[in-house]
Amino acid sequence: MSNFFFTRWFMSCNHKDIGTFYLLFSLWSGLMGGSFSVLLRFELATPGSFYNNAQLYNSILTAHAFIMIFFFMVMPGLVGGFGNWMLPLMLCAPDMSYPRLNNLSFWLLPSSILLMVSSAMTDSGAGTSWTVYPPLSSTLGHPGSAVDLAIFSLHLAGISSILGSINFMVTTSNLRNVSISINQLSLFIWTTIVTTFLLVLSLPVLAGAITMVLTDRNISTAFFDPSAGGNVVLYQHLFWFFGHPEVYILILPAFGIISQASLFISGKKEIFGALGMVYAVLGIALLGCVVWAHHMFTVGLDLDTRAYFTSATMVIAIPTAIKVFSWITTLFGTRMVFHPLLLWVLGFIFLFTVGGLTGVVLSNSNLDIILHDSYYVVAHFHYVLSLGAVFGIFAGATFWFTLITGFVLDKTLMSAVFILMFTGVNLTFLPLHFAGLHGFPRKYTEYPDAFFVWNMVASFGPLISLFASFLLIFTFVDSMFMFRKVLSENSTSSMIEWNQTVPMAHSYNQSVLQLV
Ligand code: HAS
Ligand code: CU
Repeated sequence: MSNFFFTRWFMSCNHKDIGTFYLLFSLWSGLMGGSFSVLLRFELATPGSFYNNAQLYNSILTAHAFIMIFFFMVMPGLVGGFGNWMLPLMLCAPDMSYPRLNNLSFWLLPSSILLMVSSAMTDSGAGTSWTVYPPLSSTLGHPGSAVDLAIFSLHLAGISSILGSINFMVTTSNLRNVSISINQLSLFIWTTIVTTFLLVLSLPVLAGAITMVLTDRNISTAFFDPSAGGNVVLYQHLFWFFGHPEVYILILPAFGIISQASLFISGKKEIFGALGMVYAVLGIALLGCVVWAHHMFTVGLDLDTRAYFTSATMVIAIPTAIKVFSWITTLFGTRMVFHPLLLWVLGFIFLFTVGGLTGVVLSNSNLDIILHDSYYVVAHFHYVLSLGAVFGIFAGATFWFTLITGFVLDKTLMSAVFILMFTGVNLTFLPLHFAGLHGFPRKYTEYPDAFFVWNMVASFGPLISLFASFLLIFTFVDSMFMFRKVLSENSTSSMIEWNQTVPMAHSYNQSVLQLV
């Protein structure tokens, strides 16, 4: 019996099983990473030191960032979870091309997170932040083996993502139903596929850079050691050549979900400017690969280089604007009915736009020299990430919950989760813009009293978000016990029948619906 359970689940090569595993893993990591963020706010709630241990604070910060953005929450949720579930369905494919590889991609992740947690518990932990810059990450800053473990963890997670990406690419090209041509692919497929290209392009560069840190640490190479002829700035170039595409890797699948969801909400046959949306995604991905040094304006780049990276970065606002305006235009003029999915979609569009606009401010190299390493940057990336990408995950969960689990969410509870989450995250991150503009720096444990007010307000936010997370889990559990009908008896009371979710999710092209 127990053996059956093991083979049924742990050895499953079915894309839906694996997708479910990814989603559960993402939920678990989200709660873990979220708990770390509450610990961070404990430290910053008061001007003095709370833990009296800056290295401990830095290790928690690093673990929080790695878990949330890198490999354990957003990527498994959006690409691994929804990607695995929806990609074969939307392509009318029987499964992924390499089902066993799919199983391996998932199971590399728990091993990877184990290494990450071990790293946090070894010596005084890895306090390098997610950028792992030398010399902080070299033996000079971290003599113990915590950083080595963190690097191995990233290697494993990177292999997992590359294998998963290859699987998605091959599935889309080879297992796509013959009747679905490239221009009939749904926008979710487009964003997922472009994401996998970005992953395969950028992850090896990260792997190379952290392997060079590893050899610098262990076998006396000196790639990043200036005293022996190395170059620390080289690391930053390598890291951000990965790091900037990575931020689009995190947001593009969320864009795909928002496109599918706004199409569904609007009840239209096609999203406004669907082809333009595809070109926008391609444009964002292409431009995303040539703007990396906007993270390095303060390292002493010459003026021409700064001018180039400033202008190239600003151009990204154009394809992104095309996406934002297309979503709004798709929703424009449709009958708006109160529904949690609509809330998550509108919430996403609003929060992502706020985050995007502060990004445009930061892309000005002269302004960035002042704002770099201040909380303004922290506020920017939390608006696009923990409010943007994460709201995309929530939208996906609301949208596809019934398809994935067969249960139906309570609309009131899910709307309450939205309202609490929206309040919590805005309370946390809005004040941090002002703190940053006043010069409050990142990665410090103590600060002058002048910054107390903004930080105190910001420290209440996570408590609300944490409560919202618990309410979310309650909402999931509630759906399992309440046996709501998928089809409501009074069809006018529900916005659109939930069972339409499945065919509507497949493509923006109505002709494909007959195939499903
Ligand atoms: Fe970013 C730092 C610039 C999008 C994530 N970003 C980060 C970090 C993360 C991150 C994690 O140029 C910190 C990394 C670290 O640990 O140090 N970012 C941008 C720009 C965009 C952008 C221009 N970022 C993202 C997305 C992310 C993300 C998406 C993850 C999901 N970001 C920066 C810069 C830094 C940076 C600097 C370095 C700062 C530093 O000093 O370290 C764009 O892609 C955003 C485009 C979106 C919009 C909104 C929709 C557009 C509309 C059209 C109208 C707007 C116009 C602009 C025409 C622009 C609605 C007008 C401008 C006005 C101000 C009104
Ligand atoms: Cu960037």
